Amino acid sequence: MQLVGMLDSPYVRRAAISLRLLGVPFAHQSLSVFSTFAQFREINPVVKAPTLVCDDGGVLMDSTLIIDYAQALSGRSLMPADPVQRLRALRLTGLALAACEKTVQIVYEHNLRPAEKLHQPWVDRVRSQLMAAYAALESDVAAAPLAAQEHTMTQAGVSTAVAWSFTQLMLPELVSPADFPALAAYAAQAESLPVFLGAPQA
Ligand SMILES: N[C@@H](CCC(=O)N[C@@H](CS)C(=O)NCC(=O)O)C(=O)O
Repeated sequence: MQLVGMLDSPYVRRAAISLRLLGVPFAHQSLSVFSTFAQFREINPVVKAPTLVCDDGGVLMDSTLIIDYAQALSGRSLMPADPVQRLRALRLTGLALAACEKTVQIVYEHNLRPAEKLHQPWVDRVRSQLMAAYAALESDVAAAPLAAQEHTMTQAGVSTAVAWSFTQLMLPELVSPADFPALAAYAAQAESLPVFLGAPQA
């Protein structure tokens, strides 16, 4: 199997880290949806990262669906089975994915749109959504720690740490570690694990 996309995408990175945690072997092809658009389109005409080229040649996109397939292949899950813990993991994963999406929207707004076409009310709205996602994550992680070992980490941990590191990479001036100490500490712990070091975002 081949995972296609750059590790500076939080979606590609959470898929790569999840596949490794699940023990699913894959090759990584580091193609950009921007600078290598034409080459990416030959693999997936929709040009979305991550894309998984499966062993039967089938092409799968969307990180959550790729992780779902990897879990079926491995017979393991990164989601807790217990309903109470499952609900928390799903809620935190949803918040982390929203934080990724809002960060990407701000980056695209600034990097892809000509400056004179930037729509400030939209940027302000997205910013407030981003801050709300991190505020909710911070209060949850501060109240009850998330597992930070490779053998106990859930999808909530993977996605929370990946989202935090991505926002720190792209928008360091917007989301300060001083305002989100529990998240910053958790991400630092996760980023020191071999599975995270093996999928560096930059
Ligand atoms: N919900 C998707 C989001 C994937 C996504 O938006 N990836 C970005 C790269 S960070 C992308 O493909 N951008 C190119 C585009 O949307 O045209 C997932 O979880 O995989």
